[in-house]
Formats: sequence, structure tokens, C-alpha cells
Amino acid sequence: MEENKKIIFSGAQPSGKLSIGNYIGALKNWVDLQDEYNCFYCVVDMHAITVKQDPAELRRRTLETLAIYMACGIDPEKVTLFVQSHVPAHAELSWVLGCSTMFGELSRMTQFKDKSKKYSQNINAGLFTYPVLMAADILLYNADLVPVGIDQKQHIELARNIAERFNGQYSPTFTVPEPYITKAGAKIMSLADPTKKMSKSDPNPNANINLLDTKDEIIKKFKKAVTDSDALVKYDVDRPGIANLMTIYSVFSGKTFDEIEREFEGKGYGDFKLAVGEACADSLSVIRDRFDALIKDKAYLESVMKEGSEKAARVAYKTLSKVYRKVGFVPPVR
Ligand code: ATP
Ligand code: LTN
Repeated sequence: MEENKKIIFSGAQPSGKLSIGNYIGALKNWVDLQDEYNCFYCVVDMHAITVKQDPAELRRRTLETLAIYMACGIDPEKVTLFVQSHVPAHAELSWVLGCSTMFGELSRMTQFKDKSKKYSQNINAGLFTYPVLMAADILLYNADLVPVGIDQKQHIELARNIAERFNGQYSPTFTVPEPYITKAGAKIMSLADPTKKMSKSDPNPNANINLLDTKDEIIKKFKKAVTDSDALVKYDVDRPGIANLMTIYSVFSGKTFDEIEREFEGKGYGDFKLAVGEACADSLSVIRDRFDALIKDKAYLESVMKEGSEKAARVAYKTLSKVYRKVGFVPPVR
């Protein structure tokens, strides 16, 4: 670990197949930042069990998520890449931080409110304290920056409040983290309902593009994407369907909104949707090929996980033992 570089932490849940929302909002930035920062990238399996998961599927998806990170360009030689449950310090710090977090603060989290509606049969305590575990993830590594989509901004603000409160209650311990959210692509919308966030756990397969979808699937889904009836390719926030497709096209083609508007002047939505599908499929085919090779090599994935969790644990336990000392726990006699 280079001492003079700033620190980044981020993670995604292995709660489904990663979507282009996850890629554009988070993963793409993780890749772009890995040379300049000391990065910790994590598969947050402990967060995933806040909603019901099939154990065998969770196991499979955790490995797949790790392979997808690498297929997108995350280099395990440059960053610390690991699985959350392999570093028990996350759960341990979460308990302590929970005692510096107010019930009222957690009650205001919009993700909790949304997920309690969506999973009304399973409003468990973990779903409620989810943001405390997320604060522990970030604060264990004293991260300066946290690259995420805009939906996570409120959780990072809470992590900042927890850090400041703990630092004030005891003495300066944690770095107060900043969110890193890019303007373009901070919130990719569902293809089936462009007023809703694209979410990997959406039960409607036409709502999102998975990073491992085939070219055919991708083109078909874009063809069905919900837009308005204007048939005019022009960026306008009040036309969320077309604005969303333009954002996606811009990310995958590298073209600006002006260039896109000129390219489709006088053409209809049919041509435009096909172009978006092709640009997206071309970019994702590289990721898919790399993924196919990586997922076959279980020994390699296991060696990455092992090395990553050892590296992460060294940093994490340094922070945790400082925290235990500050709150007044008697050190164990060894
Ligand atoms: P779930 O559907 O299980 O809640 P999710 O698709 O919302 O999952 P997460 O694992 O919670 O994904 O998020 C991983 C990262 O991807 C986070 O940084 C999150 O902000 C970002 N992200 C998720 N969905 C989008 C989206 N539609 N647009 C931009 N960023 C997104
Ligand atoms: N809560 C995030 C996933 C997540 C995360 C983190 C992101 C868990 N721990 C730490 C950034 C930093 C989500 O639902 N998208």
C-alpha cells in the first residue's frame, strides 16, 4: 500500500446479476480511479442477506460478482479486492458504531423505507441497521472517497455523521469520507419504467441490462425500452425515457449529447434504440469474454479472495483495535 495515496472504498451486493446501472454509476469509476488511489473494493455479501437469499445462489453470485469486477477492468494487483464476510472486523466495528447511531437517523433512510415497502414480509433488523454496516465498511479503511451512484448519497452522509460523532465523543479516530458521484450516470433508470432506478433485483427482466446479457438480449431489451411518443432524439429531463437512453449511449459510444442529437436528426426512435443497443452490446462483449475465462478458473478467484482479505484484514484490525481501546474495552490477555 502506497502511503501517500488517498484511500477509496466501495462495494456492491451479490444480490443479483450486475446491471449497466451498477457499471455506469459505480464500477466504471472504480476502474478509472484504481491507479490514482489506494482502493479497497468489496463484494458485500453481508449486506445482501438483509433481503432473503438462496444460500447456494448467494455463494455462486459472490464469486461471479468478484469475477465481474475483474472482467470490468479492476486489477487485483493494484487494488485490495475481497469479500466482506471474510473480514470479521466489518461486523465487529458495525456493533460499536451502532451504539453511536440514533434510531431516528436510521428511520429517515429512504432506502430502508423503499425496501420495507418492497419486502414488507421481511422488515428485519439488518435491513434497518444496514447503513451502520456500510459506515463500518468505509470507516475501517479510513476512506477519503466513496464512489457510488446517487442512491447511496444519504448513506454516506450518515457515515460522515457517525464518524464525526465518534471522533467528537472519544478523540479523532476516523477520516470523514466524501461521496464520489459523477454527474453523467449517477442514476440510470429502468428501461421498463424510466421514473424508477434500474435495479439488479428488479423481477422484470426487461427493466435492466445485465452485464452478461447476450447481444440479442441487449438489442431486444432496448427495442422494448419505454419512451414517450415524440420520436425526437433530444435531451430533456422532462422526457426521462429518452434522456436515460441518451445517457447510456453517451457512456458506451463516447459521444456528447450534441453529437447524438445531430446523428439522429430526422431519424426515429427505431434507429436510435438500435444504435444504443449495438454500442452497449459491443462494450459488454469484452466484459463477457473476460468473465467467461475468469469464472472457469476457480483456483485463481480463490487466490485473489485470499490475498485480498488478508491485505484488508491487516488494515481493518489496526482500526478496530484502536476503536476498542478508545471505547474502553479491556484488551484480551494473549
Ligand atoms: P439491489 O437491486 O439489490 O438493491 P442495486 O442494483 O441497487 O441492488 P447495489 O449493489 O445496491 O445495486 O449497488 C452497487 C453500486 O451501484 C452502488 O454504488 C449504487 O449506488 C450503484 N447503482 C445501483 N443502481 C444504480 C443505477 N441505476 N444507476 C447508477 N448507479 C447505480
Ligand atoms: N449500500 C451499497 C453497497 C455498499 C457500499 C458499501 C457502497 C455496502 N457497503 C460501502 C459503498 C461503500 C448499495 O446498496 N449500493
